Amino acid sequence: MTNNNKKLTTSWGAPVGDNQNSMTAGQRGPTLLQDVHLLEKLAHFNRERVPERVVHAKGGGAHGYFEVTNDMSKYTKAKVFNGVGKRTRMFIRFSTVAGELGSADTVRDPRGFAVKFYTEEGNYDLVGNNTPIFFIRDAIKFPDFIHTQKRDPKTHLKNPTAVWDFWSHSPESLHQVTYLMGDRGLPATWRHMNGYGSHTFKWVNEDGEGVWVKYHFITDQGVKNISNEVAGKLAGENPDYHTEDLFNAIEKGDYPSWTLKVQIMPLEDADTYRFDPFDVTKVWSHKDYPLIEVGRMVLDRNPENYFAEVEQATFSPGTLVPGIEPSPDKMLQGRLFAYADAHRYRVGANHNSLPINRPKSEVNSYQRDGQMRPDNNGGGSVYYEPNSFGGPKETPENKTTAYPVTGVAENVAYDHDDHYTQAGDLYRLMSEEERTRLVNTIVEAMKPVSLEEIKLRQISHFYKADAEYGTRIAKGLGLSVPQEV
Ligand code: HDE
Repeated sequence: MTNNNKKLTTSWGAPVGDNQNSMTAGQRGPTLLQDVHLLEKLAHFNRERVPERVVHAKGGGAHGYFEVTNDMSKYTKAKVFNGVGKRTRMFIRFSTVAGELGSADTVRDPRGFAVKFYTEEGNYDLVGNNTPIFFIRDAIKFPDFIHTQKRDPKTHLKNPTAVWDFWSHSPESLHQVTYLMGDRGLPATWRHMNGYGSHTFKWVNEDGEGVWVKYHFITDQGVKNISNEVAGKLAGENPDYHTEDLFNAIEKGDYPSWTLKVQIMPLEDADTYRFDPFDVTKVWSHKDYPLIEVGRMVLDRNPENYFAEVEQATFSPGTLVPGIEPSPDKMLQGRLFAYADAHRYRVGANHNSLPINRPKSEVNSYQRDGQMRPDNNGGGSVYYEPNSFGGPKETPENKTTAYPVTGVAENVAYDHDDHYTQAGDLYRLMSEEERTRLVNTIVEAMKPVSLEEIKLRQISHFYKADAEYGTRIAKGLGLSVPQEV
């Protein structure tokens, strides 16, 4: 706690004469409306909360740097990944997904892994999770999915029937459900988990040549997870366990780090690869596209103020820099709208002007006004374009690269429905102990489901992924695998 023994003032800078007693008519008289210091204190207090994030509400963050250890200019002109030794300051926020701002860190949930690079050509946000995949593959399903993860509108309680009803009707979720219900669903700390961009992005080099890319942040601390029992105990004893762990580690100079690696896919492979590389419920085999090291991310400074730096931080997959572009992944496309929309609602139209979000590079835009404009609003500079007064001009070399698209405008699903191979591969990759923990966790989670048809539908998905997988869960639930699987 920094103390500065300065003169106490109001928010308008006037010295405060008395911060102990309201102004009243006599010792026992009514409080006077003219006590503007009292009025301001109470009124501002009522307005201290901004809306919490509708998902990923509970989280913690830290500052650090990213250093290139393997030059990527062959693939991308993004300066943050160019030149061995190149260092870029960054800020990261870790989070859970479904819980509210005051919920426990150690619940079974994916973890947010949102990184903001303050690069010399603007901010670059890589807003991922600690899982390389996701439950759904079309943004249109996201509000429905999250409704099932949140509280039942009638009971205000979590509702396992809703959770498994949605998943049993969405077989594309099976891969991520297997991941989530496995050991990786309960990371020991944020320092002991990997992070992933999850989506496929496009990297473009100086010559305009592109490749598809997937990001993997591999923790240098090693992956460590906790059991259901330990997680439950921690959730009761210390709901802020992960937040505290990260803060204390950095405070004592035990700086956590991750090695960033990427998978690179030639553009033309996207048309023939056995899985649609834009389907975020699927991974690319590391045999097909091996991991290539890029650099190292080190967290070396705690926030000075949680609200200013963590609560007000705004990350968006649309915050891109030259050399990094979106892929046609429908989930990513939906996110390109949703995040900045959430920021405008939650923090305000000028959220990028807040210190934590402000780029370290120059901002020369024609945006003006809007609530809470903290800078000089462009001063007397020209405020429209085109103009005859030397205002900021676009740089065509930074246009998003063109690429051919075909097809008719319609509402249409991805045309491949193999949601079982990769989920089954994940199950078969597990050790016997990991499989037993997975099966027990799923059985316990599905027991409260009120409709047997939901259980049977979900069992058939597990069975299609792997017969043993489905059979063990059916047995645990006292059911048999449906005949018509
Ligand atoms: Fe998010 N997500 N998301 N999400 N998400 C938000 O943006 C959304 C998805 C992720 O620490 C929100 O500022 C949609 C995938 C993280 O501030 C919101 C879809 C992945 C964070 C939102 C997804 C994520 C968010 C809520 C389906 C991993 C926290 C507040 C298309 C690749 C960032 C906000 C932070 C936050 C929308 C799915 C990760 C509502 C529409 C997939 C780490 O805009």
